[in-house]
Amino acid sequence: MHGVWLLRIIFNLHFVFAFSQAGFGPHPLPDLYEASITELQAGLARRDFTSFDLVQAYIARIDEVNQKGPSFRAVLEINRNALKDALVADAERLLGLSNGPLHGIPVLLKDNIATFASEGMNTTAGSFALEGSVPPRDATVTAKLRRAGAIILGKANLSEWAHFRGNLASGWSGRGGQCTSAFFPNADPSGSSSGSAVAASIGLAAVTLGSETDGSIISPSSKNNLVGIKPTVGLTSRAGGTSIIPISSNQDTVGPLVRSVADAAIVLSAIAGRDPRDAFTLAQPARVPDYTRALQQGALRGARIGVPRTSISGRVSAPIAAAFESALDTLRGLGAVIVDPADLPSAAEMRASGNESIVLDTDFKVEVAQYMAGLTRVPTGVRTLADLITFNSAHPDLELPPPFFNSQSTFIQAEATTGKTSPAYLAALAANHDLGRTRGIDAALQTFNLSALVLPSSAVRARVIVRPPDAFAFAVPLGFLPDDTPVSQANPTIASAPGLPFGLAFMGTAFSEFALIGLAFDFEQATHVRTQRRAFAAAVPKTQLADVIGNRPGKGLRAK
Ligand SMILES: *[C@@H]1O[C@H](CO)[C@@H](O)[C@H](O)[C@H]1NC(C)=O
Ligand SMILES: *[C@@H]1O[C@H](CO)[C@@H](O)[C@H](O)[C@H]1NC(C)=O
Ligand SMILES: *[C@@H]1O[C@H](CO)[C@@H](O)[C@H](O)[C@H]1NC(C)=O
Ligand SMILES: CC(=O)N[C@H]1CO[C@H](CO)[C@@H](O)[C@@H]1O
Repeated sequence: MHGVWLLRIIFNLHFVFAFSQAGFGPHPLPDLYEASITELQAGLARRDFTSFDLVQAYIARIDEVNQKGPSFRAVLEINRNALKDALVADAERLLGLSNGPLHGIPVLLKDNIATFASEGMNTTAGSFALEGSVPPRDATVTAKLRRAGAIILGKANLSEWAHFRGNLASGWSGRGGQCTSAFFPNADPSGSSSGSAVAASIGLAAVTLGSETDGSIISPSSKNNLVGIKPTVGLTSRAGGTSIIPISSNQDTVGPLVRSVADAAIVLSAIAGRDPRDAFTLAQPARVPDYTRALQQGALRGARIGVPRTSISGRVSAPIAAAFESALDTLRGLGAVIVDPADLPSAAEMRASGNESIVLDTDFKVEVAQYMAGLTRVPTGVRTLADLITFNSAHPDLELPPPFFNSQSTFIQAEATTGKTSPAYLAALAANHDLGRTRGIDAALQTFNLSALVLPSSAVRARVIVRPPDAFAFAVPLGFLPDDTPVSQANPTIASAPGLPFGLAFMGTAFSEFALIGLAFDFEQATHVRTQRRAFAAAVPKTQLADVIGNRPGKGLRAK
């Protein structure tokens, strides 16, 4: 379908299109730092700008800050087909073939989400061990985005191996280097979906996707002033090349990191759904709801929301605790019934439990080998977890640079596991479901008759709330560390500093996404925390649509 003749027709159509553009009519062009999918679609529909313009602008914005200036290292690779794909999307729109809210919208993918190799991008989880490896096809979520008309703009940096290698800094990968936050120079971007989060936070793409096994969407979205959805495991497919590069089929899930609840609902509607290649997805209801229909103000009125106090107390800093209490007042003001405390019966046992790491270690060893076995080609020859450990030891310059000499501890611990039939594994898996769901989240929801739990995002972490595969979590911006916050020592990034964002998390039972999107939307619309503070001045890219409109295909980029 991408024959040369077709491209020529598309180029010509684009040319006609360019001259029929309404240009700078009564509608101001959206600021790409903040632009929502809906605003971009409106501008595309009015022909104020094209998808080609959008891709040019985002590439120029990436160029300004990714390696130059603040050097965020948020983006690993740009899709060399993105401009061409944008031309196709523009032609389709002109021919009335636009198919929904993501049509022509540029999206960045975390580098553990597969894209078909002949397009030119790598899928490596940030590791040189997988450089040049060839996945047989797009991950299912990638294919779904393309079918919805989205443009795959590139791959985002991440904590290498989704932070499952050992003692590495969040946001560091061998291939991408150290990603840092846009809210304070050299600050920890959190992870492992670090590059996705930093890119979304300053508008290097309209939308980014990340993945979570234990905090990797909720934490970076919160710490980068974003909305993030960690879907119930099995709502979004992990299948692809053979899968997204896995940690654990029991806990991995793919979700959006975006600037608004509305954008999250649009993206989730496009990527959710059953997939015969991922058995976990068959547990979800047959029909994917249109999550945008949950975007109703008033959803909080009468909603019963619980506060798991013992999981929060003593675990968050004073400014976050204060912002959380005032968020509870906001929720009450919007008509919610706050049930406080609404503790998880298993809270103390969760804290003492080592079950999660048994499951993740065991799954990773088996599943990463399955992933590599499914690759069409692996130039480095790695096939097993043992090979990955050897590869890193043999290439310390690439994979073990200072200060990360001893940074394979999780790999080594996982290598010692004995497979998915071991009694210890089966017991740990059962314990996770029991602690996380049966005597955890679901017990609290049922006992107190709640639709959701609410807590500071920074309290949603291992051994506080076990990451239950059967639950779903949602982060929205809650506040920023105050200006008198002491700047912590960089090691290698700064953990705490003035202006660093933090978030509020809603948690619910399996597949309760629709209801919780409504609650989060109501809170967001009443507070608009995200727009209260911007990234530091040098972090904000200057290129806007106005700078690229008029650049035509073939003329090269004229970004400033
Ligand atoms: C992918 O990795 C290969 C090395 O195998 C490199 O030559 C290529 O430039 C990478 N692709 C992109 C788009 O960066
Ligand atoms: C797993 O959880 C159960 C239930 O709390 C507990 O009895 C057991 O000791 C835990 N196992 C490990 C390895 O922590
Ligand atoms: C549970 O809460 C709902 C409102 O969210 C209320 O309508 C219902 O009566 C409650 N059920 C019980 C058993 O209290
Ligand atoms: C798009 C982009 O800037 N990619 C860069 C990411 O970081 C690596 C390592 O520094 C560079 O080699 C890429 O060019």
